[in-house]
Amino acid sequence: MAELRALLFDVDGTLADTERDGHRPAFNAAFNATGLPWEWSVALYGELLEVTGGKERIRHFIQRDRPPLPSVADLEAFVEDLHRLKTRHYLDSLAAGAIPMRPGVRRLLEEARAAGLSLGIATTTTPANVTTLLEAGLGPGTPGWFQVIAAGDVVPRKKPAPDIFSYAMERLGVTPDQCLALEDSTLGVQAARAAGIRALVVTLNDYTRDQDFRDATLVVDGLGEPDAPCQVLKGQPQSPGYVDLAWLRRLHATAVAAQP
Ligand code: XBP
Ligand code: MG
Repeated sequence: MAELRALLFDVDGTLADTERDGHRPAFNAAFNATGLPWEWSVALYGELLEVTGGKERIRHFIQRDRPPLPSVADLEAFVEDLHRLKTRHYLDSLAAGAIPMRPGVRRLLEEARAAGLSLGIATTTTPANVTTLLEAGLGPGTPGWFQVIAAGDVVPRKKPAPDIFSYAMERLGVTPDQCLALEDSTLGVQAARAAGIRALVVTLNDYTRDQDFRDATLVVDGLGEPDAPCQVLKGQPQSPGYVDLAWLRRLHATAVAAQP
């Protein structure tokens, strides 16, 4: 039986609730600064989350909604510039402390580190977004807690493709059966599953609450804390009522023992 050696964390929606009040306003600020009359509302942004990656999301919006667009010679360069501006706005808001980590994240990371597990990030977002979020939310030096930060364009295909998880596992020198992935969205679960990872924990948020998590091992409303238990939506509730390493080890053992 494969032993649990690594935890692989998604970022947006999993480590922190970044989408609605972080990425979305940063996109809108970039649109505004560019003179574009575009505004991504909370609801519209929820629809656009069906495409991962900021540049990909902007392209998807242009194709899907045909918004007013200045005549540009090079649409790809236009999208890249717009996205670069968005990233600047997003990094500024993170550095100002706009987005806290979700409850239980620090506790679980510290426990896993103390137990000698490898920690990895597997995300579609821009690398600087990850390090700045971690520094702002967990403290200086905390990106170093992760042996790999696999992010953004380091792989050609973003989630739901398996590439970013496969890349992270290769860097860590672990097999899919030695890993447990923590995600918040169906697209993320599909990516991890396609990479061969069978132990999958989902921490829901407002954008992902109603998605299909048939491939997840455990679905909770968050990791929970000793004084604020999590709610279990799929899987067996356990004592204590928050997700700790012992719970993850049991989930992993069950998931890898089950048929694929
Ligand atoms: C979430 C995303 C990201 C961000 C935007 O991915 O789709 O694209 O919304 O980030 P995950 P960028 O949950 O896998 O981390 O604009 O930097 O691409
Ligand atoms: Mg996510």
